[in-house]
Amino acid sequence: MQTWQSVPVPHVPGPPRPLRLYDTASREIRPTTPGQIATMYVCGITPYDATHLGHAATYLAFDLVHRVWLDNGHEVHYVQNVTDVDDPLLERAARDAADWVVLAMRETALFREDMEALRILPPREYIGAVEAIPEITEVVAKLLAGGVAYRVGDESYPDVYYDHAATQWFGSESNYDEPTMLALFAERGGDPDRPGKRHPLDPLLWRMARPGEPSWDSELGAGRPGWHVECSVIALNRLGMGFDVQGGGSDLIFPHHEYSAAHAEALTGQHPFARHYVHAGMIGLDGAKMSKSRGNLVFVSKLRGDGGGVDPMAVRLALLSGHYRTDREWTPALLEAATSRLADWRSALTAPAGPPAADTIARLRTHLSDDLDTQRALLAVDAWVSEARSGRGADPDAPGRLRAAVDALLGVSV
Ligand code: 5CA
Ligand code: ZN
Repeated sequence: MQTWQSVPVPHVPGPPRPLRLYDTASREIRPTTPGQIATMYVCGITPYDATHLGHAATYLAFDLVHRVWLDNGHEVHYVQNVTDVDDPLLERAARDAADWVVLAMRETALFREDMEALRILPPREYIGAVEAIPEITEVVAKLLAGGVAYRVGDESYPDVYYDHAATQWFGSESNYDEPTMLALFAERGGDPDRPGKRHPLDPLLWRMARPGEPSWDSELGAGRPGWHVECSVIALNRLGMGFDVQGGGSDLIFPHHEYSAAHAEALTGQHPFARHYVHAGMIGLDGAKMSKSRGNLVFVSKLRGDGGGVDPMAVRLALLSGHYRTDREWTPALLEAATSRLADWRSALTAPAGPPAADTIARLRTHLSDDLDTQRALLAVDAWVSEARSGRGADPDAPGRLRAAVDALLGVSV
């Protein structure tokens, strides 16, 4: 798929700091240890209602990972998918009497625009589930041949399921016990009660075509892929086993990322799928998680356009003012505070002189490399800005230097 436009990332003088991130699997903050090419897969949208502030916050967190790696001199091979065929998308299209393909294309186009406006660096490869179907059927066929996948159902719809107990590593990503897994599986798209499965926790790999549903011919029979195997295959075929970061919101810890890892591990016999599993907290509105199914959404495009007239850089700063791993509420006050912070930064960072910037740049790097501590990073810039605005400092190079660092590391252009 076509990705979106990138923006230049200025070079920041001074020593970079290697990135440490919290890993859901090991439950600790550990250094990331990329080679020359750092590799990251972040789960993309299901394009039926893009882009709310929860999505934006999650992609923003991984944009910082991208930027800190670039600062450390790595190239970044970043892959993202689009879940452009799945039950929720088909259900929304049916509800609105819309064509699911048109709906998916429209919302994906809107998502690209929002990502550009927020200055989120694009993935190197942006892959739709539909375009990956031949890769997916090949893997499902191999899992079937290996005995770790099996057919269920009556003869008309012999869907393919994955045996969750196929490897000894199942559970090592989420660390959840079985009752928790069963509850989340039922809540998030699984079908624990489907008769004929070997175990309630076994997930769907390939759904045989029902009348009126989109389907693709394949060696498995006409049908469409299950959700987890899509991301598993798209990541594995581009990044290989043991890539640096698998990312998404915390609602993907289970079942999605557990099964994505499990499928690839069963296929290759290798562990781990990803070396870090990194999860962003949930953005809420009025006390509940912002979600398409609940409909309590604030859209990035609504804020930007339609007379909203909000500067996307203020949206960016508002989302960065909380820690990426913390579940947090979106409020108008957050945006107001960010708008005034942006104005202060703008005036100080475009002034003819200011206090020396090297220490502030070092603090910015220190905080971001420490599990993306954006709260402290913003406070470090605030401190410089308030000194500059009180008239202290006569270094003519300082505002430009710090402006470049704020652009490169935080993605905020003033
Ligand atoms: N297409 C799948 C992933 S393969 C999916 O979860 N799509 S989504 O459109 O529902 O969400 C896209 C990304 O935004 C996911 O990483 C999800 O975890 C994250 N996300 C969804 N809602 C929120 C929220 N309220 N706060 C933060 N992140 C969210
Ligand atoms: Zn995914």
